[in-house]
Amino acid sequence: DDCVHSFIAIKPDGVQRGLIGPIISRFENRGFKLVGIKLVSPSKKHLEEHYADLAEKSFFQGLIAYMGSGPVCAMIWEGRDAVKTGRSILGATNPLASAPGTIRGDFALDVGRNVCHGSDTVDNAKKEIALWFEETEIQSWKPAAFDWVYE
Ligand code: DAT
Ligand code: MG
Repeated sequence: DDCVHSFIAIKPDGVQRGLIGPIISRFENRGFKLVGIKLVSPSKKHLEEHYADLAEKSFFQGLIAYMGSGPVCAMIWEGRDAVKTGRSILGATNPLASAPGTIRGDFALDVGRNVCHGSDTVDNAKKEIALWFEETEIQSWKPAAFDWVYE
């Protein structure tokens, strides 16, 4: 099934800069459905688990400090190819390489302040959603416009 969930997060810089609304709008406007959302202050341990794959990188400690420096807006978006399309809405990891029209290409300059996170594979989306959300925090609903978005 290509209709999947992706874990999308607005990082502390995005929250501080008032970008929650604009970032949510991009996913809503595209036709994706919000099924989970909350503001969280993740612990160091939680962030180290989220970014476990990057533990050996030189920038790891800085990344964990940055991600723990303020509230994060954690979200689950559902829709066709949500993981792949979500990544294209975010843009490249390094904002300087992100096309205008993407979130990072429009709102960021530094790789260490790139305002948003998005799962990179369907498997990782499942892991990240399980790490950030309880089952009871995930909604199942049909938007009124569903049949105007999907053929
Ligand atoms: P992405 O967030 O696009 O999935 P990633 O998983 O490779 O990218 O890295 C996670 C985050 O770590 C990324 O959003 C910003 C930071 N990061 C990645 N590469 C970096 C680098 N070379 N220098 C500093 N921070 C980096
Ligand atoms: Mg990643």
